[in-house]
Amino acid sequence: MSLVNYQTREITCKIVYYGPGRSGKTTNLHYIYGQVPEERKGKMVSLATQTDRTLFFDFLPLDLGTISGFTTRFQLYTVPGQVYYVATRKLVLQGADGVVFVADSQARQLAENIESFQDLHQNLSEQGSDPRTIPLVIQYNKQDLPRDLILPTEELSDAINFRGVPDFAADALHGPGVFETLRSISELVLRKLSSGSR
Ligand SMILES: Nc1nc2c(ncn2[C@@H]2O[C@H](COP(=O)(O)OP(=O)(O)OP(=O)(O)O)[C@@H](O)[C@H]2O)c(=O)[nH]1
Ligand SMILES: [Mg+2]
Repeated sequence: MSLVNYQTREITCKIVYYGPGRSGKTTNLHYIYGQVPEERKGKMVSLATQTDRTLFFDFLPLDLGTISGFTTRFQLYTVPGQVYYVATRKLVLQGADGVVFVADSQARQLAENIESFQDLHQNLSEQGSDPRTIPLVIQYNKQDLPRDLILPTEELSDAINFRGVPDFAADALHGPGVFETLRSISELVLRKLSSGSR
């Protein structure tokens, strides 16, 4: 759904952070928001319950600067991960140019990760996006937790990343992996955009 306006020379792309409840999608956006200088970001909008679960979505507009003469903007969204918000997830996913799948590295969350990844594929297919070709990056979050609680990234990768997309270990609470993930999905989206417009 990326918008390319040749008159004003602007590109706007939509990136959706997807994943099971409490995997750290909102935390990724908070960390990004905290690091990006004022002039490069808009207001972050979060619609959450009193216990900080995402109710509808989070939204963060970012200005990536000028790329090949075009002002490039990325709009970051998160979906609500809780299983029963399926309708909202579909709505937020509409028109995504790229998806970041945020997995929870805790061993006890493995089934939730797999279920959410399947839910992503189903919803993409329903919308007419090809889940095998849409730009996708996977993040194994919460790698800061004690070793006995989490799975190593190789194991998570075997269980989830069957497409072999770029994947990153992360600790969204403190930052490691957050910008690597964002940079990777941005590159994939822009590469797809430029190959499509040629
Ligand atoms: N230790 C640790 N905790 C994290 C990390 N990322 C998120 N959390 C915590 O996990 C909880 C859930 O994080 P959120 O970012 O709200 O999760 P979410 O994926 O947006 O959840 P929903 O909105 O319900 O889908 C919060 O208490 C966060 O502080 C991480 O990398 N490490
Ligand atoms: Mg959230």
